[in-house]
Amino acid sequence: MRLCLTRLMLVFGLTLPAMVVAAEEEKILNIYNWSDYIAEDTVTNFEKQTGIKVRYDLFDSNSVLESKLLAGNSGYDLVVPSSQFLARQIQAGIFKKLDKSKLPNIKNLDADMLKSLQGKDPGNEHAMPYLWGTTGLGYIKEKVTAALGNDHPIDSWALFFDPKISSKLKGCGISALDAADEVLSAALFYKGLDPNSTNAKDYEGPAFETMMAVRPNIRYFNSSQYITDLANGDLCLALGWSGDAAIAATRAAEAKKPFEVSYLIPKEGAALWFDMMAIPADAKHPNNALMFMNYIMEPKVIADISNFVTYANPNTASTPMVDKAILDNPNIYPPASVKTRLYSFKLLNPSIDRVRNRVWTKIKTGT
Ligand code: N2P
Repeated sequence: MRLCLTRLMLVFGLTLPAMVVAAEEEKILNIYNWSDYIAEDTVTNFEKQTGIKVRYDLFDSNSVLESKLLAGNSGYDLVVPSSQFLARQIQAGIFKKLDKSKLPNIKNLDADMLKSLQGKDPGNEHAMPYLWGTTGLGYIKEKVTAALGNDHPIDSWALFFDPKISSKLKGCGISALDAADEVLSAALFYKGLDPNSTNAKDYEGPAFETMMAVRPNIRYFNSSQYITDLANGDLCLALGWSGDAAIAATRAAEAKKPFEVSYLIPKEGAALWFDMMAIPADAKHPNNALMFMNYIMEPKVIADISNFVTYANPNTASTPMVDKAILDNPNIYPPASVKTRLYSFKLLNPSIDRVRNRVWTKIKTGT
C-alpha cells in the first residue's frame, strides 16, 4: 500500500504535504474585491470548473480593506489592495508568500510591469497584478459646457480644484473619491507640489486649504456611487477612477441618455495605480486562492473582465482578446505620450499617513 502511494505520488509529481493539504482544504474560497471590478460570469465559471464555492464580498476603499487585514481573522482567502497599500501590508507580515509552482499563468503577464511592481513587492513574492488604471476626472461634457460656456477648456484639474470654476459646476453635481491618499495627492499635484510629499505641512497647509476652498462645491465623498450618478446625469464631474467613468459612459449610452460621459487625464498629469491579488497569512483556503489567482491570469478570463469593467489589465497574452475599442481608448490604455504625465503612489511612513487621515476627516466634516 505504502509503495503504491509513493508510486502514485511520483506519477503525479506530488509531494506528500501537497497531497495532504489538497485533500484537507474544503471547497470554499472567500474573496474580497473592489466593487464593479469583475465580469458577470468570472466567479460562476470558476465555480463550475473547480467545484469550489466562492463567497465574493465587495469594498471600495483601501483603508477599509487594510483595517480588516490588520485586525486579523478577516476570513478572506484572496484580497486586492492597491500596490502602495500592499507594500506596507507586506512589511506588516500580513500576506503569505505565493507558491509560484501553482501559478504557471504568470508567464502571460507583462514582464516589465512585474519588474516595476517589485518596488512594492520585491521579487513579486506576495502578489500578482489584477487590473490597473488612473485617477482623473469623469464628466458630462454637455452639462459642463452648459455651466461654463462652450469655449471653456475641459483639460485641467482646475475644473475640480479651482473654486471659481467648481462653484459653477456645483449645481450639476460634483463628487470626489472617499480616499485620503488619492484626493490629497491630486490636490498637492495641482498645486505643483510632490503628490507623495513626506512633509506633514504640505498636507496640513496647501492640500487642506485647496480642498476646503472647494469643499462647499462637493456634493459627496464616495468611491462607488458616482458610477450610477454619472450614468444618470445626477453628477457632472467626479474625481474618480478611469474604468469607473468608462462603465458610467457605457451605461449612459446603453440607456440612450441625451449626453455622453467622458473621462479626462488632466493635462497636468494624474496618478497611475495597480491593484494586486494577495493571500492573507491567516487564509484558511490558500490553495483555492492560488487556483483562482492562476485562473484570473488566463488570457481569456482577464480579457473578459477588462471588456466588462473597462479597466486595463497586465496580461500581455490577453491583448488579442480585449475589445479594440478598449485597447485603443487612450483613457484606459494611455499611450506612451500620456504615460510620461502619470505618477505612482509611493509607500509613505505611518506618521504621514496619520496626518493625511486627520486632514481628510477635517475636510469631510468641513471643519
Ligand atoms: C473599481 C475601482 C477600483 C480601482 N470600481 C481602485 N484602485
